[in-house]
Amino acid sequence: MNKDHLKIGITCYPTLGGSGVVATELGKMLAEKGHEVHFITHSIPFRLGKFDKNIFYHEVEVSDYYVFKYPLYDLSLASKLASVAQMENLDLLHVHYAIPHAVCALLAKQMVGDHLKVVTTLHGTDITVVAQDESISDLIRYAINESDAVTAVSNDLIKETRRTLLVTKPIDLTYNFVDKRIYYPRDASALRKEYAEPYEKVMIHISNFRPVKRVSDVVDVFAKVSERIPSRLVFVGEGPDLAKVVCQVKKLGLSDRVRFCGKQDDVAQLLSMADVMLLTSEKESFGLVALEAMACGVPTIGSNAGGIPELVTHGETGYLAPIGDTDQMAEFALRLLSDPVGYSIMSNACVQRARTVFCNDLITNQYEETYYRVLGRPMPESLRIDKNICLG
Ligand code: GMT
Repeated sequence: MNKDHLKIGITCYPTLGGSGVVATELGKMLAEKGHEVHFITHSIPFRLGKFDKNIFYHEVEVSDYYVFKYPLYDLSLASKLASVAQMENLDLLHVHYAIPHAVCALLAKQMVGDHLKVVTTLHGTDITVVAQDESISDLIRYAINESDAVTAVSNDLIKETRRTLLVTKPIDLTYNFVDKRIYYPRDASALRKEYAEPYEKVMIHISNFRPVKRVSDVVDVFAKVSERIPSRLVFVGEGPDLAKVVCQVKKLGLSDRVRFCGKQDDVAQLLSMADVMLLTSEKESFGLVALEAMACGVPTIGSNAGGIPELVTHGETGYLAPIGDTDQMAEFALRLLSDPVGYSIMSNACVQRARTVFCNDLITNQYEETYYRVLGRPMPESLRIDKNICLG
């Protein structure tokens, strides 16, 4: 590592959700560029993958001493952040998700000293769900105001944060990204054969099956489409509403056309065999799966909730309808799936948009700019990317 590079601690929820995926992918990108990246989490981030000499992992162990009714995760994390920061001489902590990570990082900073900077990235449910709880909203506001820099993954989330928490602190927009070396249109015809007949269309939904995802709307849309066009639905993921959805599929007599794949690692491969991504959430600050689909050339049809319209350009890279309007969503799907020329134009536009606006090199550079800014150091020219990298 040369003196231009930074020592960065990253904390996230390592085992599930888009925020963990983004934090891990960002860590990998930063390590590739020569920064030293220390993941400080309760388990190894699930997308960490192969060994890299610049990536380190520090496990947060939680005491289960019998006096404590609840495990002391937050305090264990704060203490681990402080000790790693000191031991490794970290420049900054970049924490993903405000609660409890930003609060823990601020505590660590108090222990270590003001030279340790804290960058907090808001991902959505930390504001749109957790911050609705008044008993905790003051703490989230404090964490945001005291962080050295705060970023959010969409304009909608910035607006929502200002509206619900009345914070005045500047919040930088830094969109999520996809790694174009992993997410790109690939020939998945062999896999597709296992899921559908050649004349059938394939729709896919990937989520954690929580109520905000309105997964039953996905089934409704599929039911309406499959009445008119032979098609299949593939579900990836697990979560609280899964059992309800399995029942709904059975009741509608769709079991032979719907596959439940559970949690899967090779999402890019599954996406590449699909024609359409369905994302019908009622809350979605960004919708990382829609971006992953877009990068594979798969348009999204879904709701115009939260930050989804910033990602999916209606009529260009997908179609969006009001939350719960499954008739309209099904109409859009039928229109798209019965127009091969229009489909191909849209699919190409998807790849182009994912590679330019949500380019991994570009977004990593934006985070680096934030880091150097809070440290009061100019960003070394050698780290700036050539904008042509993100031209497709
Ligand atoms: O709600 C989830 O799906 C999980 C949550 C998370 O913590 O990963 O997702 C949020 O962050 C993602 C990454 O930035 C966004 O793509 C999701 O839109 C956001 N979820 C919600 O806003 C509901």
